[in-house]
Amino acid sequence: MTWKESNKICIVGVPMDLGQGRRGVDMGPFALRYAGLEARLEALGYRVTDLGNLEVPGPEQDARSGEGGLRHLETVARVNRALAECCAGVARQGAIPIALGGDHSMAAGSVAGIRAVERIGLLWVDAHADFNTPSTSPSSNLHGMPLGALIGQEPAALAPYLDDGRLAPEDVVILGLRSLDREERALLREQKVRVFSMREIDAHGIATVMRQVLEHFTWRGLDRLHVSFDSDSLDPVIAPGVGTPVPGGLSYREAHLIMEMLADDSRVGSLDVVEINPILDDRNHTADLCVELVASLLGQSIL
Ligand SMILES: [Mn+2]
Repeated sequence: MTWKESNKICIVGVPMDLGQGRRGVDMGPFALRYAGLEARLEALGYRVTDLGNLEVPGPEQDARSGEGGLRHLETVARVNRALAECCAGVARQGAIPIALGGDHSMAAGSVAGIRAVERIGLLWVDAHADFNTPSTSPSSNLHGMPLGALIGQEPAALAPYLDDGRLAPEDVVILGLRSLDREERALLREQKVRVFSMREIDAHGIATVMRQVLEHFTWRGLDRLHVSFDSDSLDPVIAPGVGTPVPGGLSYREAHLIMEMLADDSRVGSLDVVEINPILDDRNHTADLCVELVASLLGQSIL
């Protein structure tokens, strides 16, 4: 289903911050709801069901998970399996799943769930590539690994459901990239993931870049797209409340045009919005902005 074919949306929250070192992004789902996500989507004509939040322990209750290996890996893998099942169920019912994070490690669950239902192209909008493995990551934080896991890198447990076929690297596009770890860069260069960094956006403009993104998915024969939107893709000046801010991000209008061009293209059928950190935010501005962007993606237009 794409947003043009279905008027049903199911929201699920994943209040998880186990994939990174700093507290706060576990409150992202609440911030997005407080910013009026449901009412905004209903005003666009959707029937919205909020499925509530998945159960996620805090780091204090989860100290033993991943012992001897990656912190919290077992728990994040368990949450991701539950999220995959939830998103797959929503997609099978012909509704559009929107997963609210939480740190980005959860996207290995949502994407794997949708992928089990249908072949999708994945647009990863992010300042980072999230392409590390346990051996390349300087921090060992799981939120730096979900995209790699989705195309078959370790830790494989992060991405459940993939016996049905993992994502081909060629079916993935990263947009807005501006921060890579050294060995992560080498890994990414070996793979056939298409990358449009901030440099391409600066040089050619976001409209040209977005046309190339959409042409790439067309060339791959993809008629369903999943958008995994990391709020740190936005410039910290307009989005201060994010997990890992990096200067030089998407402007307000660039971000809206991305969403508007995706809406016009009408292949998007599922979405994550992740890494909002209300503790670092300024009066919930970042969540407000993300709600506006979701509305743009799902059909709100100026005229
Ligand atoms: Mn990310």
